[in-house]
Amino acid sequence: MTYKIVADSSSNITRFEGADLVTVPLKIITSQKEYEDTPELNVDEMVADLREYSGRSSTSCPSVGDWLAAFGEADRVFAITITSQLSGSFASAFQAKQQYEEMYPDKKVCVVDTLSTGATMVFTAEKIRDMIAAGAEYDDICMELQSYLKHTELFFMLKSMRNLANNGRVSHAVAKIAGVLGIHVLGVASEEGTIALMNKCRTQTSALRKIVSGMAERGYSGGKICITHTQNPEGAEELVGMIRSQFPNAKEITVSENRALCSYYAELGGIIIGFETK
Ligand code: X90
Repeated sequence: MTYKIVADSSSNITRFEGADLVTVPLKIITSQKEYEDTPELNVDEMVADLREYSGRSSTSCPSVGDWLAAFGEADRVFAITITSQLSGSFASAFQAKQQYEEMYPDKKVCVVDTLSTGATMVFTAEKIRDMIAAGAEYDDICMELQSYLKHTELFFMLKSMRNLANNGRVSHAVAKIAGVLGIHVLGVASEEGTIALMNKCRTQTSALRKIVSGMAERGYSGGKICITHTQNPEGAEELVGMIRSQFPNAKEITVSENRALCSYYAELGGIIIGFETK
């Protein structure tokens, strides 16, 4: 029996150990260029281009064909997507599942709508990997993921929500707050899979402190933490420091860069943090 994990590129995964995992790219589109969010894309260059560019830009999700191609010929596939409330990625993956299972009646695809993005998708992939390694049944893994996801949270700190607003992912009224110079907006992936605002702060340090107190409120007690950022390693390190002093039992903290899709929406300086809760 062959297993394959396929995640869309909003997962920010570039390397993955212990299971066969591939990512399918979303795209960032301007009137001048199309950026395919592959591991090879130079994200810093894209961010620099976008700073120079004042025209319209948008994004698009992987097509049904992209998902199908990534499934390959695996017997048991897990397809992990960004929230269905903000992207068509889940709908494409689900159609791909239907076609794949029609084509290969003895193969199966489990499509997981994470109602989130980034770190939550990493945790989902790791959970699948660990359950496969422990010898769990495929159907049990699919079911278990639904309860596992209830024990994860995703927070983010953004300095601008321009691209989110221009593409209809948050209201212009909400984006206006973040548009004020020097304001850091704190948000959370809501239970419904949409963007909800938690707070606004004058400085990055106060925003990061709010993240840490928010983690305590939501029941963080030593689980995994995954931080991704767009050209803000200092902010990410400051956050790690605060977490380590507030939660000395925090075990696994990873820090890495946002790939293109998350960089486009989180914008320069944006930080996304996912964590497991009790
Ligand atoms: O299909 C597409 O074109 C992609 C649209 C994606 C829109 C939202 C991406 C947000 C990425 C921002 C902070 C985290 C948001 C939490 C989601 C519930 C990063």
